[in-house]
Amino acid sequence: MASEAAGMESGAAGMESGAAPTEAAKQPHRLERKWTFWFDNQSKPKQGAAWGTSLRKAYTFETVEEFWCLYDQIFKPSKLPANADFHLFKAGVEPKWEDPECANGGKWTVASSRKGNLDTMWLETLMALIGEQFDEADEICGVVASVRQRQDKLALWTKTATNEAAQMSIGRKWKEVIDVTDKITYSFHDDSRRERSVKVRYNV
Ligand code: MGP
Repeated sequence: MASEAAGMESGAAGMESGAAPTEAAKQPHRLERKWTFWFDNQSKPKQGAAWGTSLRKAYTFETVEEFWCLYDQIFKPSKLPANADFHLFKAGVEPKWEDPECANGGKWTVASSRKGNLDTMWLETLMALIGEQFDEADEICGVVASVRQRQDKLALWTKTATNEAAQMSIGRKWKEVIDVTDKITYSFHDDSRRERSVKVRYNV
């Protein structure tokens, strides 16, 4: 998949200049780190099944070209049924409170009022993540797009919930990335583990 996309790109570059593409132009563009797309379809839950039973690791990638193929072909939230999620997490980090990288973390959440808007905010977030646009990139675990009957939402999961300065910096940057001016809220996974109602710890 990666070589297919890279081939298309170098072909176009070759046509422009009228010359054969250089070796460098043929190389896929490697990202700073590997990322994994996940998928969770809870639209037909099995009775009594524990949370996470329908969560699936889908693809791990490390080049720009692979990312665009995966995004175009599969990972658009508008393709999801209700009660399903897409996740993009750093490779090696599972999108679960139980993962050691997430265990002491939390999430910034933004609701999406219009359908098309979720796709746009998701794509802008994905590009900012794989392009390492956040100053506190080490603090980030990944992002989740959730399609729900009530209201779709995006959640940016971070690592150290008690590090307020880091979370505020991430929250501010994320709002710029997704072009949101309304307040967004941060909750601790620890609180969510204890009670269902969302306890807002920070907002920005
Ligand atoms: P949620 O992430 O708070 O909201 O999870 P969601 O799925 O958007 O809820 P909805 O009501 O809008 O559909 C809801 C519930 O799923 C939690 O209260 C937990 O019971 C369970 N759950 C969610 N997550 C992310 C986890 C997790 O990481 N680990 C475990 N064990 N349970 C989870």
